[in-house]
Amino acid sequence: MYQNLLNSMSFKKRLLAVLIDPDKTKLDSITIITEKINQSVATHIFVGGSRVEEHLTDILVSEIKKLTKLPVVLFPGDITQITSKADGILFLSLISGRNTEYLIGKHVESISKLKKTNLEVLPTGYILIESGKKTAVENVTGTQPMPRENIQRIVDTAKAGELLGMKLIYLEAGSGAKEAVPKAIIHSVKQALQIPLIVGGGIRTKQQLETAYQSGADLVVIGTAFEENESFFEELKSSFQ
Ligand code: 1GP
Repeated sequence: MYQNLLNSMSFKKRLLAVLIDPDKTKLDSITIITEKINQSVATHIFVGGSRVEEHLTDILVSEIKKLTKLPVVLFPGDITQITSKADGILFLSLISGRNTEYLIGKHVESISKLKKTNLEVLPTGYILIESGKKTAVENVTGTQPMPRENIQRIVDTAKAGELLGMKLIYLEAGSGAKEAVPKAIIHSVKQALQIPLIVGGGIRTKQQLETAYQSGADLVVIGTAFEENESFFEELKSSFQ
């Protein structure tokens, strides 16, 4: 999967992940949801959330895998969301924060579970950016988002992640964010990186999506807009032609 991401980046192919939060998704609706995703321009399915009941991710991913050929990637808020049924996992280190649990602690705890799977592990530097209101990531991790004004500090954080060996950088405004990650931040971070850049949080319109790609996002993640309007990705088709 990582090689495909690198290839897409070099060919400037736009990648789009729909985020399914097991906590907000009813199991009996997953067939319809996955069919909609299959018919859309989405290239990946991400599964995860800040607070998810144990075993729910496993059941949900199992169902999704029966219904799609798209890569299913875990985007876990916690160790309980690790399941061998997916294709890969964003092994997220919250490098914008200084809570050791989310920098390295939970990662150590996850190894006994992770080594029993064949998941492709994608080490990801996860950077939370201030977005106008307190987000679930902030609440759960007890960390502050990075101020939007200090672009150089955000760029340096992303670059430090890359130099530590992370294979992806994820600029996150937070699910349902009031303000998506500004284009100046995406642009500056992209300029500094050799590795693929993921952008997500608060993207609700075709224009915002277009701006994210034009600024340098290789892969955009959308959850809330799809939850609110399952035809949203259909409406995006023209951005991908
Ligand atoms: C959240 O980046 C993702 O972690 C997606 O956010 O739900 O606002 O699209 P939205």
